[in-house]
Amino acid sequence: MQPSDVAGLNAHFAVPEHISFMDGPGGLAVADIKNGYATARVVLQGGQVAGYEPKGAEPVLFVSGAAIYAAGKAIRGGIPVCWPWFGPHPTDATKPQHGFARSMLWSVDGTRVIHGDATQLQLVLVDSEATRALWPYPFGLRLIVTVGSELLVVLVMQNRGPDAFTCGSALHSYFRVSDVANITVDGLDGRSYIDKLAGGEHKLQAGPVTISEETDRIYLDTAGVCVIEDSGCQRRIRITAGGSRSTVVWNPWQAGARRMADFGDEEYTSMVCVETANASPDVVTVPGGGEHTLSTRINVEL
Ligand code: TA6
Repeated sequence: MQPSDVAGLNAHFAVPEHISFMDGPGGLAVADIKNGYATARVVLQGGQVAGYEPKGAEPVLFVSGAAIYAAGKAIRGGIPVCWPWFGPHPTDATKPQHGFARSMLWSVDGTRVIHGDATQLQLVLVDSEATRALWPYPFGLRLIVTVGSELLVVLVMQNRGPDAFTCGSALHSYFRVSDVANITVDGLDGRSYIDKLAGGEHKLQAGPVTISEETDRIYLDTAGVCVIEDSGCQRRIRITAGGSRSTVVWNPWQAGARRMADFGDEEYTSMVCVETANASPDVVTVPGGGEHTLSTRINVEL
């Protein structure tokens, strides 16, 4: 039985020196993780990692100071879970952008200490009348968040029905950087990408990705490791993808920032999204009774 209140969650799932639950901004239940390696926060709504700070390091994930914390709304930042489609719904513009998983309430399915001192939280989301109204398939999602010297986020998507389904997905990670104009994203050299700001034109990446304008690209057939080189913070953020064939790089720049009510006009300078995904032609077909696992492993190298 999933306790719906924070007191019940703590009674069932709190682990001293590792994880407890509290009411966060907007009354949203938050898992508060603190261990010998790092601190982190996971909002149960959306199964959204909303913070990760290795001991002695600056916050790794960006969360907007203008983020709106309200039922049914994904927080602007952290790692929103985009599923079962990425971007606009392929055929019905009335359906929510990036699917429904990021705005629904997930249930806590377990907490434990692993690898000596890392903290693991497992959340689940299963189909309901509300999801079936948007997407007619029985499913089970499991999000496994492991907080230690690295952050590992694993999304297991199960097809609980007899018929195959095809889904798009992304762990839509927002990373905090010193100045987006002074970073590079390595690991995408030679890859083709869909430039969403050029009518979906396919282009080829030459060398590291640099950002000096609004950028919204879906890199295809990506190899799995990207590195954000941030000389301003004197650190590298290594992003290792699993079960993913696409990498999305996004920065709204000035005009895009102004279009978002939950994003500060100047905040585009201190963030970049490098998203572990299966999007556009890389969507995944999961057979009836089958499953697919998407994961992103985040390491900070000083
Ligand atoms: O991942 C990049 C993107 O698809 C952009 O096109 C932009 O829309 C961004 O996601 C944020 O989407 P959201 O629905 O969270 O505002």
